[in-house]
Amino acid sequence: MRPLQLTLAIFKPDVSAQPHIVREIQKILLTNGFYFVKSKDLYLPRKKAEEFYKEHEGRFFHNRLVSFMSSGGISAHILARDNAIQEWRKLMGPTKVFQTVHSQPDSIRGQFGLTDTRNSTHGSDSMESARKEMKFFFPEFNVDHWYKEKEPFYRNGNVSYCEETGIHVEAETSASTMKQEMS
Ligand code: 3AN
Repeated sequence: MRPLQLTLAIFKPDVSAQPHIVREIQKILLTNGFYFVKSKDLYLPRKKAEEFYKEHEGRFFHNRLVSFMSSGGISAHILARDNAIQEWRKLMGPTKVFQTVHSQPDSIRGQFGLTDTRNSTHGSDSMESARKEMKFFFPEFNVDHWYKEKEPFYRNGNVSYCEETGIHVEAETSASTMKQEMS
């Protein structure tokens, strides 16, 4: 089995304001075999949103996009799966919601997207941007260390999802935590 791939997902302010949609999207990801490696809730100040979307500077939607991304809370997630980048983008569906609601109504953007800008979720589009975006949101996360020390646990299914924290933990870790708690 080849190594799992990591990608960066964002639940944008439109989704984050609706906890039942957050739960729905988490369920879709879990059903489709994704692991939640890291998750955080945060607020992205305008300056940081501009930095994140620097590549779109000058596009007609840029101002709208950075205003939207800093308009409310978001959550960022490092996801792991075989072919995670492509599979997460497939689940999200195409960028333009007004078309996607017709062409791919069952996708996340097809179901939950509000407009072409307020389109629910983000997913890295390449391994290079995944690395850059993971560093942007999780500077403390060391990708190389994760591959060396943790990836086999996930690939072999030796992790379990913790409802409380919304991330997967190594099965052994949760067993030893339970033992500690019980003693
Ligand atoms: P994706 O998020 O599907 O990779 P990008 O990287 O081309 O799409 O665009 C980044 C974000 O910019 C989109 N998620 C969306 O919020 C916004 N955006 C892109 N194209 C448009 C557009 N034509 N009109 C309004 N907003 C757009």
